[in-house]
Amino acid sequence: MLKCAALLTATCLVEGFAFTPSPTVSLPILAHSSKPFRADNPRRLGNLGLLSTKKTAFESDYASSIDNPSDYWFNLAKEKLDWYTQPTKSLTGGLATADVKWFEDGKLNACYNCIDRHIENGRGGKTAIIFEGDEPSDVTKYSYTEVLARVSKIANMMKSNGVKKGDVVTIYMPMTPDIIFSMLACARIGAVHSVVFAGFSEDAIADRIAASGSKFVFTSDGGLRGGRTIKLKQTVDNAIAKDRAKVLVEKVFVFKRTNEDVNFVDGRDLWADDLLSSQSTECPAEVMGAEDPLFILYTSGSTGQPKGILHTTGGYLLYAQHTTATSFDLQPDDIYACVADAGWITGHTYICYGPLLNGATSTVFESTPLYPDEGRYWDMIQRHKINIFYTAPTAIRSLMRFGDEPPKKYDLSSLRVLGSVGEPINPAAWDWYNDVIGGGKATVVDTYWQTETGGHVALNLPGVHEPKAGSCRGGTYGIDLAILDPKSGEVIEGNDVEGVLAISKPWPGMARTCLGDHERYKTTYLQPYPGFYFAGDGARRDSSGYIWVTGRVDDVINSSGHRIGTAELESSLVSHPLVAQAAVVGYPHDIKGEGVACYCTLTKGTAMTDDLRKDLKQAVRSSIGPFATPDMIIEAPALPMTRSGKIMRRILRKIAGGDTELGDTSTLADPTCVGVLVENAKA
Ligand code: 6R9
Repeated sequence: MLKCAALLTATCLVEGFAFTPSPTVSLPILAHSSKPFRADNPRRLGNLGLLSTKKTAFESDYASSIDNPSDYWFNLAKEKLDWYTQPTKSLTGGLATADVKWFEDGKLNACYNCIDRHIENGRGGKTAIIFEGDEPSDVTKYSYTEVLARVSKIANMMKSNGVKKGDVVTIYMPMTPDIIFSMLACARIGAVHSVVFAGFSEDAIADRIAASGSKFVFTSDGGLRGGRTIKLKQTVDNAIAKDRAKVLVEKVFVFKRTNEDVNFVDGRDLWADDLLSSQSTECPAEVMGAEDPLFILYTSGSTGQPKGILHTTGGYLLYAQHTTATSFDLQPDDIYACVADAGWITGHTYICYGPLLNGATSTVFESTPLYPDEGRYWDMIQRHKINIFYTAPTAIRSLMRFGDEPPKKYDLSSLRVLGSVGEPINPAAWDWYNDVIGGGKATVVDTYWQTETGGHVALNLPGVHEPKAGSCRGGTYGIDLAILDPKSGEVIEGNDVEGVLAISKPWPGMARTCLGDHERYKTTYLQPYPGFYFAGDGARRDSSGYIWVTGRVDDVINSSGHRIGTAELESSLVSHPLVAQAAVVGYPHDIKGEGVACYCTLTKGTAMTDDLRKDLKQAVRSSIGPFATPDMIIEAPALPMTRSGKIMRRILRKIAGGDTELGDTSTLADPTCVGVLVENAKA
C-alpha cells in the first residue's frame, strides 16, 4: 500500500482482481500447496451408521430445498421456531436485486426461542451452558431456568440504564457465560449486539464503536487466558478516550472476572454485578420483526475498512437451528462443545444461538488448548463426556506437535462428531483428528462457511456423506453451490474443474447488508457475478464431485482461522514514520495455515533493524490486535511491480514461503528487485 489514501483503490486491484462484474481473478496458491491434498481419500463413516434411508432422506430433502427453497424453509420456520405472529410470507426479493428477505411479516424473539420455550416445555432443569473456566477446576453449569434468570436481569439492567430497542451495544468481554448472556439479553430487548473479539486493540474497538454508532459498551475488569490476565477494561477506556468513540459512548457496563483495580469514570461506568443484584428475574421478551437486525459482526474485507455484517432475526435463527441440528447430527442428550471464541461468527452461531435454539447443552470454554498443558481439550472431553467437539485445524496442528501420548491419556470414547472450521483441514491434521482423537469411530465433519453466510454452507453431513480429508464436500440443505469461471462468470459444470465459489439461491442465514453501506454489500457479494452470492473463495470440484476450497481470491489472509485484510495490515505498517510503502501477503505456514509476511520499503536512509521489526509488529498489534502480529517483516528496497504498476503478490507469497520456483518474472518493471527480496527474506 502506498502512503497515500487516494491510492487505496489501486491497491485493491492488485493482480487484476476487482469486485466488478466479470472480474479477472488470478487464483492464489493453495493453502498448504507444498503438501497437496490427497485427490481422493474416502474414509469410513464412523459410528453413526450409514442408514441408506438417511442418505435417501437427505437426497430428497435436499432436492426439495433446492427446487423450492421458499416452501422448504417456510415449513421449517413454522415447525422449528416459536412465533408471536406466524409469517405468511417466506422468501421475498432475490440475489440479483440484493433485497432478500425471509418470513418478513412474522414476529418473534430470538432470546425467547433460545431459552423460554424450553422451560415452558418442561426442560428448564436441563443444563444449557457448561462453563469451563481458565483453570480446569473452575466449572459451573447453568440450567435453562438459571440462564433465563440471569439474562432477564441483564436485560432489565440495560433497560433501566437507557438501552432501547434498535440500539447497538458493543460487547468486549472474555469467554465467560456472561458474554453469551449479554448477547441474549440484547436480543431479549431488541438491542443489536456488536461483539468485538477480546483480542482486538483499542483502535479496532474505537473504529467499531464509531462505525456502528454504539452508545453502550459491555466489558469486564479483565479476562483470564492461559493463566494470564488481560486488561479488558483498560483497553475499553483507551478506546473510548479516542474522539470518535468518546462522542458516542454513554454507558459502560463492567462485569467482574479478575477483580483487579480498574479506573472508573463517574456517570459513565457501572458495575454490572452491583446493578444486577437488585434487578428482577422477569423481563418480557420484545416482539421483533423477522427482518429486524439481531446483530452486527465486523469482518475483514479487501479494503482497509472492516465491514459490519448485519444478520437479521428470523432467517438467521432458523438457519442456526437447522445447521446445528443437521451438521452435527445433534441428539437430545448430547454434550456439545465448540471451543471458538464468541467474538467470531463461529461463537455466535455454534456456541450461542444454534445449540440453545435446539435446547442443547453448550460449552463455554475460557482457556487455551495448551493450558495448563497440551491435554486440556482431551481432559475436558473426558470430564464432561463431550459427544460433539468443534475446533479449527490450526488448533489441531498445534496439538499434533505433542504426539499421540497426551490424548491417549484420556477416555475420548464419548466423541461421535468432530467438527472442523476456519480453513481447509490438511490431510495430516485430518488423519490425526480422525484416528487419534476420534479413535476411528467419530465422524470428522469439515464445515465451510463465513461470517456472511450465518451458518454452514458446505460440509459432509455425518451419516450421509463419506468424508474426504481436506474437502468440505458440497452444499448443505438449501445451498446450491456453483463453481464459476472467474473471468466470464459462467457456471462451470462437470467434475475436475476449478474456479470461484458461489451460491445460486438465497438461504435464510445469509447476511442482509453491511451496516450503513448497502452498496458495499452489493459490490462485494452480489454484483461480481449477477444472480449469485460470491463467497470470495476459490474452489475446485474433484472427479467425484467433491468441493475443495483453495483459499481466498481477494486480499484477505486466513491466519489461524482469523480473517485479516491485507489492506488493514498495510495501513497500520505505513502509519509508522519510517515505512514508505508496504505489501502484505499470506504464505503457507505449518501451524497457522497462512502466515503473515510484510514487505516494507523504508524511508530513504533507513535500514531494517530488529528494533524496527519489533516496532512494526507493535504497530500492527495496536491498530488491529495481537492475533494479526506479522510472522515475517522483510525489507523491500523495491517491490515487484508489473509495468502497469501492480504489485505481483504471487511472487511475494512464493518468496515468503521459501519457494524457489518463482515463475515468470519477465513482466516485472524491474526483475532485479526479486533477488534482493529472496536474500532479505532469509534474514
Ligand atoms: C466460519 C468462518 C471465512 C473464510 C472463508 C474461507 C475460510 C472457513 C473453511 C474455510 C475451507 C473450511 N474457511 N471454513 N475454508 N474450508 N471448512 O471461518 O468465518 O471468519 O468469516 O472466515 O474462512 O476462506 O471465506 P470467517
